[in-house]
Amino acid sequence: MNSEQSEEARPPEEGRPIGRRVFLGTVGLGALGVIAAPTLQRGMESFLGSMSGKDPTGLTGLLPNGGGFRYYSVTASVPHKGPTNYRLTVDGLVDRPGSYTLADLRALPQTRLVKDVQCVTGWRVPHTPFEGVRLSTLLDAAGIRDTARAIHFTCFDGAYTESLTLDQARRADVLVALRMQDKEIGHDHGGPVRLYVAPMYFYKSAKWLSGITVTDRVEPGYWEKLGYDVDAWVGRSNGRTDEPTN
Ligand SMILES: Nc1nc2c(c(=O)[nH]1)N[C@H]1C(S)=C(S)[C@@H](COP(=O)(O)O)O[C@H]1N2
Ligand SMILES: [Mo]
Repeated sequence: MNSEQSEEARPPEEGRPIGRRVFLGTVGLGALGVIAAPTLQRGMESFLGSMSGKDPTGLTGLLPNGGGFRYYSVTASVPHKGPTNYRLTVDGLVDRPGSYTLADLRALPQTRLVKDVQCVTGWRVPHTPFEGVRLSTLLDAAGIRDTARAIHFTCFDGAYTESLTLDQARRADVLVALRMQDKEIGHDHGGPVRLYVAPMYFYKSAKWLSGITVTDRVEPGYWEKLGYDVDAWVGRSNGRTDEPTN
């Protein structure tokens, strides 16, 4: 991990895609843990900061008016979806698989939560409202089978995945979010629908959510296969000691 981290953290050559390399760098930080992390994380943040002015893909830029959020995507582009073509499918170990439009999701009871957002690379955004449908509502509607233990999430960027245990997924502070900062979620923040896992590092909050598959075991998500913790409680995972997000 050490040599990979220093290898990946070098600024890229002109014209080469940087996204994957930047993120491998951050995975290295996660795995290095508590001893080396503080210095290296500051290094990575300033590296990301120095990249943002000349990054043609926008992968590392601070979002304009993002209030401290950084734009993250593991793909160079993501299709735009809205009321006419967005669908969220629910399938796997359920009695009633189905598919929701945006209008379907908006018609369900909405929950609004206001907590801090914490990224595993160190940045934090206080008091951020998220609003949407409790994941547990969709799971109950689908009818979870006895053999179910976990959820696998997929995204319409075609690459990102996430996971939760069934117990985690049933928490009242886990939302299929339609709104963030009291606005509809914009494309850059994963709109029209993203997952929001309030008590965990922000990588659990999959953007551009398109699929919820109920499974019999946890399949680690995109970053989790590269070294981040699957159980990503803020302050109690990834070798970090951040304050909880409430
Ligand atoms: N589909 C998708 N979801 C994702 C990511 C991603 O790259 N792709 N990055 C994760 C990480 S590491 C963070 S910190 C947040 C960033 O959300 P933001 O771009 O709204 O700031 O999204 C999470 N969800
Ligand atoms: Mo993150």
